[in-house]
Amino acid sequence: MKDYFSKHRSSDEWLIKEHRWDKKLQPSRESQFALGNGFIGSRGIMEEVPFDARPGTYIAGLYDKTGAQVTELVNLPNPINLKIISGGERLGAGTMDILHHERALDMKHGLLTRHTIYRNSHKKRFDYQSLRFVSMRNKHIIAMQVCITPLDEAATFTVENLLDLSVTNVGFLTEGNKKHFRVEGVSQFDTGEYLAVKTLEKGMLIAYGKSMIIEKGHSSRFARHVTTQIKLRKNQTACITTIFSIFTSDNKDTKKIKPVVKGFLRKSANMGFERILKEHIASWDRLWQASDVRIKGAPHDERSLRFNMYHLLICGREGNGESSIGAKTLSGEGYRGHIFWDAEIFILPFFLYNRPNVAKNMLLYRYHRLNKAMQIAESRGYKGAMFPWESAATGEETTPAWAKNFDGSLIQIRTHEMEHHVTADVAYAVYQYYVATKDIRFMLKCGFEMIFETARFWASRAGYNPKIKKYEIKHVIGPDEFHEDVDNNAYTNSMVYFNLMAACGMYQKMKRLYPKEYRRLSKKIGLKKGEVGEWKRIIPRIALNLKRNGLIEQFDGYFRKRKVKLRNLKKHPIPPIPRSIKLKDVGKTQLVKQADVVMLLYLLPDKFDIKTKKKNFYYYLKRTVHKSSLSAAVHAAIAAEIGNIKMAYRYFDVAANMDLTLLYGNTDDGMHAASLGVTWQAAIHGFAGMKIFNETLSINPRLPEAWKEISFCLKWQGYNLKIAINHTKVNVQFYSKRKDFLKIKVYNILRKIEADKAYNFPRKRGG
Ligand code: IFM
Repeated sequence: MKDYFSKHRSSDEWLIKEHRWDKKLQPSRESQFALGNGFIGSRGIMEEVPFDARPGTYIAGLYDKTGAQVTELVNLPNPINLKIISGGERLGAGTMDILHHERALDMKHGLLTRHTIYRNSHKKRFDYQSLRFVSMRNKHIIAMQVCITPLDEAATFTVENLLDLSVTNVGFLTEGNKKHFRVEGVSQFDTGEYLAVKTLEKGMLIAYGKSMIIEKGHSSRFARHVTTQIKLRKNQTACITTIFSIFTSDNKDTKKIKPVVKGFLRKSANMGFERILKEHIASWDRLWQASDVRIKGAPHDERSLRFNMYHLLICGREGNGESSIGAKTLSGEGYRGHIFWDAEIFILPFFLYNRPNVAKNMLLYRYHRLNKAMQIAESRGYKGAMFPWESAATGEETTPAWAKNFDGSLIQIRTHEMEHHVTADVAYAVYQYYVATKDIRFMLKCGFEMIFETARFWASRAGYNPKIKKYEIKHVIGPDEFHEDVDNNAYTNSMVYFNLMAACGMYQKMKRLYPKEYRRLSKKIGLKKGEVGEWKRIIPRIALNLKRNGLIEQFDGYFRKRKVKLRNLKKHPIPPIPRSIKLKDVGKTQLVKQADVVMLLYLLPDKFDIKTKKKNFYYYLKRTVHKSSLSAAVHAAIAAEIGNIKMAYRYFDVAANMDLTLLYGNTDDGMHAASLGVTWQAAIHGFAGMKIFNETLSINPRLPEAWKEISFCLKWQGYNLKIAINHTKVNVQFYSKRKDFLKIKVYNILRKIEADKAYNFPRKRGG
């Protein structure tokens, strides 16, 4: 049988394959095989939507609250809904026998291809092949081609692709499924169909267009009706091409959008599937050119890493901050599509060094909601801006009051009351963005203001304790959410220290270099010299919990909590919580949910020496159960930095394959976005040793034994760097139209490199 789509399929190292139909794996495959372009996210369902499938079509930033505890990412009508019937029997998994089945996610070009051979109850076989994609070139397009061939005798097929309105959001508690839209209009036009729906709460309009073309031999025709018939001889093939377009509008005048959709669809249909596909592929080629990481000697690791990067690339969006990236990307409804600190700390760095405009968009998302953050601060009696723990469209706090715990029991959520570090995390990301891009326009328009308003919040949030002569931050939850309502969480306090330091530094810089803009901003936000003086006073007095023996106490009183010995650490780096400890009592112990102190060693690399890093890493390692997907890759990065490459590699392996091995059992609800991002960080910041020390790019690699070479591109302060690292040397080159040079550190030595010249820096013996 001819393979219709092989010409488009990339080589094996770019494919994630499914070799058989396994009903149990259906929901996790839908997440793994998701397609997207930063605007649209589409779960990798099978086109016939088998029973129990969980179709998901999401638009970044489109939320609705109706019937839910809190606002959630809307699951929109499902365009991929193909019904093919022959002789009264429907082609599909679960309705016919499957003699052969293979699906492949082509990560290189964002394509999902499939080949299935069905057999009906009369033992007649049908060959089914499909290819679909969400255009990376044009954010409004989803396209699909399906080729069917009767293998044993002539057959007549009834083909139908209804835009499926029956989809709902899944319920996370007891509320059951919810629908977040109502139908606004349905109509037919010469080249296809039109459907408009409106979200229930805010009345956002989402308009779909669909056109279907049937090709048989040399003839081709538009399917003018929802249902169409195709007659085929034995071994004759028909290809059904469907192009969907999706537009959104908050314009209440629904009449305006219809001609847009209609015109767009006609244009796309005229362009044809092949050209749309070609442009989509070219866009993907450009994306990978800028962001691919090659690992010689470890093809398995290279592929796993690409899988993580693929999923980041399909949710990256350049824009004006309309949306950011949720904890489950656009591949599922986990965490209701909400934005957490995951976005700034875990996901943003990948984009910062590969697609800085996406990183900027993520920061603009926060900037455009700064007013809301200020209202949150005010409502709690603080100054400045306090970002919500969970955020959605408006920037209001959207954390649900109740959620399910790991064991399925209902628990009250307190993160929104106390997990305040997100505010410092946003400031940290703004600072990183500035250092890596030197985008002063962004800083003048948004960045300085964000850093000042967050610093302002912390100055009002911290309280002076005259007894110990320290500023304390009480009643918080750190990244380790097992311990609620603690005082002086080391991570939070250190990030506050960073936030205030950055604010003082930026204040000086802005005043000196941009006095006009400074005057305007200080007038706008009422910033006075005295206030900055207060920040300066707080900085050296923040309680940081660094003890004389070099250990950092995670929070006041942590060392006095019950010690628990974790067994099996050698067997598996993610140890289970000992059975003797009930989940409700875990806060009474020293067990740590996820990297907390270790996280801070990672984010503030120049604040701690290697001895302190080692001491704390090994101390907390014996206490951390990694019940969060955010933990493993951070451990990989720090283990690499302190020279324990074997351990680093084990954690990297866990993190890179987390959603392929279904480690946390909830990949069904979407990919773990933070882990995707920090896996990239473990490779680049950890093994390749790329870090920023004192605003200087530094490369100090420590590769796993199996990796012969790692090579990648980086965007740094407007330059494109190409870096290749093996066990004996670092090769660096950067490109510039001007005659230029850069200062970077390689193997801890400051080097001056000129544009367009390749440099080889050898590793010193024993270094
Ligand atoms: O942001 C995280 C948090 O740190 C741990 N629980 C899940 C959240 C979303 O990923």
